[in-house]
Amino acid sequence: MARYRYPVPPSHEITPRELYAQRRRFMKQAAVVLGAAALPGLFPGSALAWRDRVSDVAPGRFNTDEALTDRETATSYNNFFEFGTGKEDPKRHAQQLRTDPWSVRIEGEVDRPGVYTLEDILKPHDLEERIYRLRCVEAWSMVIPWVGFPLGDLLRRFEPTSRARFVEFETLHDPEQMPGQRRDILDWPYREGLRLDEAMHPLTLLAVGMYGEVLPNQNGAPLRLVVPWKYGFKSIKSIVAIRLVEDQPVGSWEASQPREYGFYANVNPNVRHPRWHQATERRLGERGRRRTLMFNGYEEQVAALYTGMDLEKHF
Ligand SMILES: Nc1nc2c(c(=O)[nH]1)N[C@H]1C(S)=C(S)[C@@H](COP(=O)(O)O)O[C@H]1N2
Ligand SMILES: [Mo]
Repeated sequence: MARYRYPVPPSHEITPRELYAQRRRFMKQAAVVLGAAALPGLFPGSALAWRDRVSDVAPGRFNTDEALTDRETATSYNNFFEFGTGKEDPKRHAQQLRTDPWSVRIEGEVDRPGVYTLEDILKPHDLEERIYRLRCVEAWSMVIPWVGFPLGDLLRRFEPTSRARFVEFETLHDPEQMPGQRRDILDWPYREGLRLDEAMHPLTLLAVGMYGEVLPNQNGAPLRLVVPWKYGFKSIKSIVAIRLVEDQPVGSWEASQPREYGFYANVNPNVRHPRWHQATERRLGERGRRRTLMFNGYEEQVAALYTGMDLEKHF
């Protein structure tokens, strides 16, 4: 596939290679405690419609106290190739996407597969606010107050079988509503995957809102993934399928440019993108640059997932 390649970030997004020292940091062996959620039935829970619960949620765990990216910026500068490759395209073109009614297929290696309405999916879950950094492979980053719940809580409810080792996600495929899909930019529908333990990690969030409101379409309404220690392309938007599988799935970006986008896509300042370095980043709304942190600053939480792996090989 020829397909789209991100243009090289403009020079203000990049500092010369000589200006940063290659650093190898020993990863802390952080003990990660997976929260055990015992959810009795499939659909008991709040009587309030989920959209009415988004504006009143408790602060969650792992929140950064860094300044938030302003909402206007976070909703006007987006990557959502289904609506075009320009940063302003999603805001302009995503408004036509119908997000209600919405349903999600839970399939593959689970004991309770099915097509579930978004209402049923959300009913048992308490929503919380998670203030996370997210860093794009294009070397910009932002800080967003998401509203959502841990993906692991949802997966446990549908009971993965012993064969499930990975989770694959799919975005809606509907070229009538998504004009970008009329062109062969990526291998549609947009797909992404996680290892099961990454998917179950308490940092991994399914988001339905941001800034105390329901997600704007351009940010992935009505349901998107947020995996804050990985490059932004793993955080797939407008999800219609969650599939538990035995074999490592191939995401749309990996399928189009395997040399540039790996399965893991962990934020790693020491592993160059083939066409630019990943050592620094520009926080949207700021002038200078920041040093990019290992695992986007979530090293303490997630390093243990990768013990013994060569992260230059498994980039
Ligand atoms: N379906 C879909 N999901 C997607 C994308 C996309 O093009 N299509 N872009 C990804 C990329 S590259 C990034 S950086 C983030 C951007 O999220 P934001 O627009 O909310 O900032 O969404 C990710 N999720
Ligand atoms: Mo990205």
